[in-house]
Amino acid sequence: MVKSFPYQLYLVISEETCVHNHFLTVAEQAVKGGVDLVQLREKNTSTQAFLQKAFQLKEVLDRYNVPLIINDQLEIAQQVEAYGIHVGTSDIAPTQIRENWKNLQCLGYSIEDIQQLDTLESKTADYLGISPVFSTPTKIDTITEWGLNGIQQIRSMTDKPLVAIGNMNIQNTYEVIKAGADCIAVVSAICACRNPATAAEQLRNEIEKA
Ligand code: TZP
Ligand code: MG
Repeated sequence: MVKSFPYQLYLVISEETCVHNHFLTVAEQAVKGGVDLVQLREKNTSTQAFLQKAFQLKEVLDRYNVPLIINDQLEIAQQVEAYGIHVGTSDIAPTQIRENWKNLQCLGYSIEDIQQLDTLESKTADYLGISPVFSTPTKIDTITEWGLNGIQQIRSMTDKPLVAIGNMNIQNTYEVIKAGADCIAVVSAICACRNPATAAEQLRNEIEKA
């Protein structure tokens, strides 16, 4: 269990979403710009390739003391000795993850509707992903969007750290933090930029303003 969640700018990265630079370069530049947590989320790759990317990314992040979270894949997360794992409601259940990974430090769980908040699975998580805050072309299998009202509602019902994900950018970061999110998670706002360090710095500035 994490005792605290000091992270505010969370990069969710995959090789294919990094259109202008190699994903390891994006990760390193983003960290230099202020990203303080990174998740590797590979959807269209073999287990072997995912594992290899995870080792490579961990090596970069370790140099900056930035923790690595692995999306969905428990064995990969354990093999690379990641800081944690992030799952959604249709993945391996948080309770099952805890049973199988005794010294797991950080477990993230995305919720997509309000009924999922008051469940054992949500309570088992170290942080909750509010998914998606705004609809996004990066993930199209979502059911609705939380919006600012959704964040406020969840904030009033739980003390868990809340990570806002879904079309987050420099225009909406300030209001999302003000609505009650603790951390902003982005794919495109950093991965699709030519200059990931500047993109991260600008997001960080918005967070600090709020
Ligand atoms: N989960 C909910 S929305 C999303 C994930 C992984 C994708 C966010 O991508 P972007 O490009 O930051 O909108
Ligand atoms: Mg998943």
